[in-house]
Amino acid sequence: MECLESSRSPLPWSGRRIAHLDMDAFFASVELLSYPELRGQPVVVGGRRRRDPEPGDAKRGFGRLKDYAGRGVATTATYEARALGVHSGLGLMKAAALAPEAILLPADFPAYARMSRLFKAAVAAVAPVIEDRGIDEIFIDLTDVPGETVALAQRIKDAVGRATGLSCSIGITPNKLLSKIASELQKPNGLTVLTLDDLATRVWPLPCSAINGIGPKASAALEAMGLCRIGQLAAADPGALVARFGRSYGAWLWEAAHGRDPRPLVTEREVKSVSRETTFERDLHPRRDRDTLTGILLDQCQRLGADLERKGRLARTIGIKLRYDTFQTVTRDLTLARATADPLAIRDAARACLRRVPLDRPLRLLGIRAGSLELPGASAGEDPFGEGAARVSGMLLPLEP
Ligand code: DCP
Ligand code: MG
Repeated sequence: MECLESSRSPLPWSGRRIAHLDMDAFFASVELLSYPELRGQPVVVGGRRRRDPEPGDAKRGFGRLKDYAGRGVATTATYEARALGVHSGLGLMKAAALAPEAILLPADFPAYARMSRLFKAAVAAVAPVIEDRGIDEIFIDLTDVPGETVALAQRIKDAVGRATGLSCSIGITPNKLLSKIASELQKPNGLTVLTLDDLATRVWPLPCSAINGIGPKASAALEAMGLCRIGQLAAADPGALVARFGRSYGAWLWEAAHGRDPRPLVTEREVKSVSRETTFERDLHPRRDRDTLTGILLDQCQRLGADLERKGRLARTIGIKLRYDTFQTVTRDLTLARATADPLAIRDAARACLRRVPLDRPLRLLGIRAGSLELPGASAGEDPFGEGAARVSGMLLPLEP
């Protein structure tokens, strides 16, 4: 573990001290709490949903990847399995070719949601200003929390460990963008503190795709301009970036490469919506790849339902977002008569939205969003059969990668 902290002027912090905390191999690590005998082995989580145990299960032992047949993907893998080339999103048949003897465990989302609540509560007891970024990551504003940075980060890691038995990695920098990069730098069980003084040595050598918001397509386009590393992006002509990527994204790329990010944390009280979206590895056609898209949509609905459950909220609106191969983005919303967190109700609403968009071009992204969040009971007394009265709206968004 390496810790870099400038004890020189307070200026490099730009007045803020923002942490990004990300749990290590989260789903797999939660499984290892139940099956400690698998520690040190390659373990992959994915495939079918967990089912209730059946007689004879214990005798059969754990399933191996080589015995898997189907179209499931790995949701995550232990670091031992990653060393063999298995990673999140990889098809399990492909994973089996790389790591035939790896243990395959089905996902248990309710267990991961419980652990998620536990680690977030443990952090909140040390530092209360938290932005929830999903099941296994949060931003924490440490600016007003007393204590030296490394000692404080260690306290947070210890609190998470005590509450869950799990390890996490933390990055601390002056802003969210850099902290998200820093938390990745020394995974697993990492603690990386960077100031703006460290930008040139620690961040500029990284590939552009290390910046959250530069996806595979944008990074390929940057590479085509000869910009492979963040440092090259920082040294690029901002005008050329704007000419290639548009005013907003082009300007953002250059600012990001300079480690500038003024975004504040969005804390729980201010959360107005939750969303899940997937950019596909290859563009998918609404008709030809219908089954794949249906599977992705159902998975997103289940995750969104779990997100809502974790936050203790119900959604009053469900929206979809599609991005076509042209980069044109379309959204549609549906206002429900009754707020819900039920994945099937979310799916039905998403399908109703999908019926109102042109589905004649390949898609590069599908997303769903739950908005107008409310606490359960907030709309009690309303007509439970009123969903037919749901209202649809929609608009076209500008082109932006
Ligand atoms: N996940 C998923 N599908 C993906 C990526 C992730 O279901 N394509 C799930 C499983 C992960 C969890 O989300 O355990 C958190 O994602 P991370 O990207 O943080 O990955 P891990 O926590 O597994 O590993 P790392 O140690 O790299 O953070
Ligand atoms: Mg993680």
